[in-house]
Amino acid sequence: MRKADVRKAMGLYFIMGTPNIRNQEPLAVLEAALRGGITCFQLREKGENALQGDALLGFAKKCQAMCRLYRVPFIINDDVDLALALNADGVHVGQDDEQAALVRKRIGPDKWLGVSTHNSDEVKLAEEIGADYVGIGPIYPTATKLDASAVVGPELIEEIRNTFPDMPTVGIGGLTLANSGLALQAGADGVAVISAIASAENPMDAAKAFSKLLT
Ligand code: TZP
Ligand code: ICP
Ligand code: MG
Repeated sequence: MRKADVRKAMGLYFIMGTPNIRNQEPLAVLEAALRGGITCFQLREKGENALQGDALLGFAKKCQAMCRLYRVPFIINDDVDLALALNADGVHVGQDDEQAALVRKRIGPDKWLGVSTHNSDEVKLAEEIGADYVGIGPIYPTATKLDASAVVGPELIEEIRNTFPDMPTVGIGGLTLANSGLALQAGADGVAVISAIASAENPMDAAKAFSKLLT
């Protein structure tokens, strides 16, 4: 069942783009994360030195192939054209990206649609346009997204869990091994992380440690 599949995929949701990686091979980091037990992957190629055009297409294809090997859903951030070109499993959009309703029309009913949310009103809207899950955050301060909006804390997860019990949710923003338990206790189906895995000395061990929190 789709909702159950989405919920399960939210468990340990790794997000990465090549600008998030230093001193390592981005694909090697993704493979380590997959070996460590991530349950979903989002390619978010943003910021300084982000790949574009054919370089992006080539990298995205390699990420997709790697995710297939591990049977982990492959989601594209923002770039609907890229998601359609690759036949990705889904698209994740923010509030300021192409309107989510329009994205749903473009990708059709079968692909997963994720929406970033910062309050209950945005979740209600996401539900109405047929989002499969919502990202809730930033839960804690983060240096990874420079234009991140105000910190919402785990309290917002609890509020949304109570108001929209059927909506799959994932907390995001400043989540670490030390504080992710609070997001899960608040009722999130899982945690979405960039730096806690992408910048870890050992991404596989980091992913393994997060996986343990979820069991
Ligand atoms: N959206 C809200 S916070 C964030 C995004 C993409 C960045 C999360 O990165 P990190 O390193 O896990 O805090
Ligand atoms: N949530 C998720 C899951 N991904 C994002 N890129 C985001 C919020 C901003
Ligand atoms: Mg966006």
